[in-house]
Amino acid sequence: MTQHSATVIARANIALAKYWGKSDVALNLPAVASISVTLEPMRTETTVTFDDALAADEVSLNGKRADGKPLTRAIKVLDQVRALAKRSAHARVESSNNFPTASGLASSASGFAALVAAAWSAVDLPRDDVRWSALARQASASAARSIYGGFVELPRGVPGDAGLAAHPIAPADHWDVRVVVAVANEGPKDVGSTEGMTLSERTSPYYRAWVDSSDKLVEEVRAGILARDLTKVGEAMEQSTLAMHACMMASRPGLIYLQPATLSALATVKQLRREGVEVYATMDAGPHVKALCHARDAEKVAAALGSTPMVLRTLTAQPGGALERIS
Ligand code: 2P0
Repeated sequence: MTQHSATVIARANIALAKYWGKSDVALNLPAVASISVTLEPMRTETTVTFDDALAADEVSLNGKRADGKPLTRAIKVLDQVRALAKRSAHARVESSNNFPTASGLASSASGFAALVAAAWSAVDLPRDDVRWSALARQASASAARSIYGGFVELPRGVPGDAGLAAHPIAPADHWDVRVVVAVANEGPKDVGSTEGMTLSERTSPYYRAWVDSSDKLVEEVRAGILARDLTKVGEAMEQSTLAMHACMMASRPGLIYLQPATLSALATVKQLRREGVEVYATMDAGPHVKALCHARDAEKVAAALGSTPMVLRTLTAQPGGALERIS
């Protein structure tokens, strides 16, 4: 019996300039560029073991056997790695998050980044961040960004560009900011991102406007990060999330991810700004509010969001490092 195994750690990320929409569904290419910050300590640890004795691929997520869509997506990644390495053995994948899956931080980003790197390393292919990022992007576009640490950009995809990958724009220690997550509701979301994006493209009269407005926002967020200018990043970040949600809401049927707790947390963010605390908000395809602030203000922001009506609890993260192989 032959076994080949590797274990890696990847971190979650949160988009400051959002991705919503695909320019090529088959290759999973984004219709807009996005910029994220990789988050410490929100980690996924994944071990992939290729084992000749296995009759099929087995995937466990946080100790529970995966099936359906997550299993199909994982097998697609494993198939691509097997084809590259000219191997045929099936794999056992064991993946766990050190942050609650329902915490409002997408686990698919760190999950697919870790899966690609662990599978690749287990078949003894040499580290290749660009190819890892492109492969992870095909599974889940936000995962392309979790290969790298710090502040990361995933460009818009030109249809047919199978190699599109993310790239870092500044390391984690470039800027001492914090992301305070206000957890609004722990239930699963109604409509997944892939399905939601397709619906918006087909039916939202604001889809074109969203795509057309994104370039300027991405440029502002990038320039703001490089200049460590929280006002510039924060204002563009808020417009990016609200433009994305406007596009989502105008779909048919409407995609309303925001909930009463979301609006309540947004009011707290505005109130903090009126009191002189520089803090800005962003929301993804869910109700949670993620607040970006200077490190020195994080405790005050967490206390205010934690005592906001309907907010269940808060988590605080800081810019984190790139994907690491640990065994
Ligand atoms: C983002 N989201 O930029 C945006 C903001 C959600 C809203 O990337 O279809 O799970 O698998 O490529 O990466 C979530 O979408 O979507 C996402 P697919 P993914 O973070």
